[in-house]
Amino acid sequence: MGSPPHVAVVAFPFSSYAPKLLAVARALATAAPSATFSFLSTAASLDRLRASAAILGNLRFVEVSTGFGEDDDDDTPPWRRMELFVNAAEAGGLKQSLEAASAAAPGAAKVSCVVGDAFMSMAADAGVTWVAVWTGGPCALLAHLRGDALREDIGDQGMYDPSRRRRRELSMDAFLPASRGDELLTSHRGLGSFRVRDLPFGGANASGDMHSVMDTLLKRMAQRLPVAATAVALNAFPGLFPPEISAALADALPNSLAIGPYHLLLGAAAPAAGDPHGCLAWLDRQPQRRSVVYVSFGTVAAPPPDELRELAAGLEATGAPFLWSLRRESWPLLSPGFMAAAKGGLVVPWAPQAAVLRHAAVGAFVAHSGWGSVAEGMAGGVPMACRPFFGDQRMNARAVEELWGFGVSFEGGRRPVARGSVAEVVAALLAAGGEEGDRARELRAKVDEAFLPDRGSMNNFRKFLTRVLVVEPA
Ligand code: U2F
Repeated sequence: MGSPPHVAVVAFPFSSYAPKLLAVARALATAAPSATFSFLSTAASLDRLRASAAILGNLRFVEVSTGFGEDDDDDTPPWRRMELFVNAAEAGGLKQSLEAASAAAPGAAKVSCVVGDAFMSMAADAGVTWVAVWTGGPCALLAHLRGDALREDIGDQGMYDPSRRRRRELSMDAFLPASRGDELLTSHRGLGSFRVRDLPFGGANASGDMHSVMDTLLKRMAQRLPVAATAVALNAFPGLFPPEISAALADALPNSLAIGPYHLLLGAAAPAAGDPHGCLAWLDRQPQRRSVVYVSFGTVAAPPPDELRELAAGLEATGAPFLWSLRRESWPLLSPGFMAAAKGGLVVPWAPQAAVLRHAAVGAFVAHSGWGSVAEGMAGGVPMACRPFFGDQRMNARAVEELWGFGVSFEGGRRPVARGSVAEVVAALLAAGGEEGDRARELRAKVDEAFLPDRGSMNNFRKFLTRVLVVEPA
């Protein structure tokens, strides 16, 4: 018998990517107690993870370099940190980290497999089995895999217009399509429900900002995944997508396995991440089921100040209690009266979101439609109002509205984020017998079924585990 596998789990240490990968890593480590798992991320990322998750005996944290040079420090902008980190990993840094992880493992066991965030696609050249984990929307992944054909059809300039960029780098306006925005992508298999304007491409621009860093990463990933990854995990459950989308995904990526939602891999009853602001206790005190509006725009997106104020006014107008996870830097933009929760709301800098969305008191979710949030909304059976900003978020929002009908999307001219439309949308989502709520609860039932023994996600997880634990003969 050979020695037990040593699996290196390689994180992309930005925004919420590492916690999502850690959920997968913990499930793998629980299912394979005799294997060793080394979770590789930067010191700052590991510190954040330590604060929120209990670590298992066979899962160790291994620190890797940020790739910073002498001139880089806390003021280095996010896009540059990302670029430095990835460039260092591409230039041999990942291989070195894997060697260091092998040397430090019990019995100096050589890494037998890399389970890596799909953004860390340089793992394709690391000389060991590569299994990838995609945390974004699966339809956006399909679009990235078909990127060349889509770009040839539509043209980068049709999707990105730097002259319209304003306010913040990540403003939705950066992506305003030119003339073909509303056209459906019917000639691209599996993408026919989406419009040109929904595509997740940032396009390149001259200033070397976040969009072009992400663009490079995504293009590299799209080239490497189909040829080099022995499995690709998707944060979805089998049967979530209509057959034509599932077939197109299977065609583009035969090794993909829907094993999600990832946050349920350790069981819906697994203890929630910390709740320092008492959100769950506050929800427990709400007298009515499905009465609370939960609001969160994830870890990166920041709505412009006028939208925040409109949203706040719209929430107040509904009269419904609300729980709003809002980063502290945005608090001064809201009025003191609102912040004092005069109208029965609670604003916190962080909430244990997945658990909040499974709480019986929550009846509507206003979000940026990051895929983690969409998956958690589905798992909680909570109808959504989506305000997409960048990347995959427009495709995700479109899927919520058009494919599954468990929510609606705010969109510039058609349905702007204005107090009236916010109040109207939220009231419809909270209404007993509302269509979106019914669809959301149907989805939750499907999610729960996928996690029964011998069903969808559980079966695929077992296959995924088998690929992860393969040890090639030396
Ligand atoms: C990027 O997404 P974000 O990190 O902005 O958003 P999500 O994919 O929705 O993930 C946010 C996670 O952070 C958690 C929440 C999600 O798991 O439960 N969270 C929380 O626990 N408490 C809070 O108060 C706030 C958030 C990107 F912007 C998206 O477009 C991509 O789809 C995504 C892919 O990973 O990454």
